[in-house]
Amino acid sequence: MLRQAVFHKSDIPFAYPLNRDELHIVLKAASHDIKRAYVFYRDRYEWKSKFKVKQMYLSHSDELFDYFETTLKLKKKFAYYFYLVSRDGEKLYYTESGFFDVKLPANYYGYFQFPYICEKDIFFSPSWTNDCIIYQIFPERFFNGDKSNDPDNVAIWGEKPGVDTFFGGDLQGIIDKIDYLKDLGINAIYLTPIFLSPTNHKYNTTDYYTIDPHFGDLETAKTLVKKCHENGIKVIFDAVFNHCGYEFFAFQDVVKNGRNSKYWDWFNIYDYPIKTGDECNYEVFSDHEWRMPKLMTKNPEVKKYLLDVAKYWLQEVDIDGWRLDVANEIDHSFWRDFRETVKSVKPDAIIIGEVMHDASPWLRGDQFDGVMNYPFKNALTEFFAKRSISASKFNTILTENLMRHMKKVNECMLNLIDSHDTERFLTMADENISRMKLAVVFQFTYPGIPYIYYGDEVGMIGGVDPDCRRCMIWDENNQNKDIYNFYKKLISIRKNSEELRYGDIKTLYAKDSVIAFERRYGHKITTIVINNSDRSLKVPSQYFKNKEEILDMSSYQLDDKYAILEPNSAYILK
Ligand code: ARE
Ligand code: CA
Repeated sequence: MLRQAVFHKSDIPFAYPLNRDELHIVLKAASHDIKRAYVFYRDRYEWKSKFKVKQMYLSHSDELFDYFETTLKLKKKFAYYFYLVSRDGEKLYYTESGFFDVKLPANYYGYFQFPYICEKDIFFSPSWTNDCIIYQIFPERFFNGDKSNDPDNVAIWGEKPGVDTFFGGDLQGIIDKIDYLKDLGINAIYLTPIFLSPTNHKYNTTDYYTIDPHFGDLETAKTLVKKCHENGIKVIFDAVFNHCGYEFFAFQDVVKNGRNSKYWDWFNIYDYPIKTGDECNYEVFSDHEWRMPKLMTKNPEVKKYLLDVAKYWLQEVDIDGWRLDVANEIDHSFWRDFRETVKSVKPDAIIIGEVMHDASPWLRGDQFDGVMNYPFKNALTEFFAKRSISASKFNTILTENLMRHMKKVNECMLNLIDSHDTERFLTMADENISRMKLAVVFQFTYPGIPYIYYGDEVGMIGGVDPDCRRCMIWDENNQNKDIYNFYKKLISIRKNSEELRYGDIKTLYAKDSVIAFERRYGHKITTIVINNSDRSLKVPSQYFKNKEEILDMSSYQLDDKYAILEPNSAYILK
């Protein structure tokens, strides 16, 4: 047995409560090492009671590890240990104090302990996230619904955008396009910042309590949210709390009054008078963004100010949640208070962090519900767009990312393939629509919230920022209706499948360029098979036998042993 690879700890994501009396348990081991795994468990105070035993199921395998899982049911207080049988026949007991080849006494001190399931420690996600399909809008580029609020010298809609270009997109434009959004089938929108700011992206906030007049006003925002709700669409705003804008009132007070300013400690000022530009003498976002002074969230006044902003828009405009900008550069205690505040005002609101790497420190259930799942995005980019990694490597990256988190957190992830910060997927796929379609099949059949960045659904391309923020294409002659209808089809398939929205996932096959996995929810099973290559490839026929193919994207031939897959093909089998 490869003992050094066997791992469990009585903590997230290896042990976590599902409710008051169910504890989910995960054990990690080297791939193909453990043949059978059992958990022996009892109440941790009932020394004399016999241990119950439960066999674990193999939930995931990748190039490195196997994962075994099970759920234990007891009244809150658990003591437990594992009994493992390896493929080479070795049998060992695995406890918090290591391995033993003999059974241990009932009152042994070294069992794993999950001492007590506290209600407050149970992670509950918003009620609507499993059914959510989210659409990201960059308001300046979506639709110009009100020309009277346009900035001076707006560019012609559709021209190539520069860093400082304005096109006049606004909130009225989103209101005008609610029917388009509803017809597409999405039921949530995430807007990049819309508060007063001098830039087209509005990530340098001048006033957190004012809608930028080029986007509309408080009434427009209320109308937008109200009409979205009437059409079954949730609305998520962008909270830029890591930093403010140069014109923010508190920073301007420091510029004017220096150390006499009562806001001096809202920021990290190195010297006075304030110097701007590349050599600015105060802490900012990134390294030289002098227009983005960093806010000191450790300061109780700053914390109170920002938490009041978060409350205001939930209460005043009835938004359904927040996306948190540069979330990984703000202290955890702020985010714990943020969660308390948001959930006390609107328990069903969603909290999504922007973290472009392993976000597990923020996803223990006490801060964010989920994050923009960039590890997911990057894996799909490498596998489907660039075809730079094998199916086996793709599966390993995704499995390791999945197993960092609790199941309900994975179902709250925003599974994007594009955003306003990165080159568009289709551009990275050399504008090969069939590659994009395969990625979209994967995205809409995987655990987590499928995410459309505006324009992807009509085949928009774009390079790195700002080119990934081109004006939305509304002229149907310039839209790719093939990919649009494909998105609609997948949205409909997902909406009609409980296993795709709630089910477990198990990889069935991940070799060369073919990935196959199944989603299971009770007795409902959907199998997905994707041939991510230009070659006709074959997989074991069992995935296709006695099943109906519901995607209608590609055909396949079956013999008794194999299914022959078309090049660049995907299949959804029920
Ligand atoms: C733009 C260009 C920059 C240029 C700058 C010049 O993208 O290359 O240097 O202009 O002013 C906002 C605007 C951007 C603007 C930026 C700075 O939308 O257009 O940049 O302000 O003025 C990191 C952070 C991540 C952050 C990205 C941008 O970790 O949180 O950088 N994303 C959020 C928003 C952005 C927004 C800001 C933050 C600022 O989503 O839209 O930018 O509020 C690797 C690294 C990541 C890095 C990423 C950059 O993945 O690992 O850490 O993200 O590259 O994409
Ligand atoms: Ca306008």
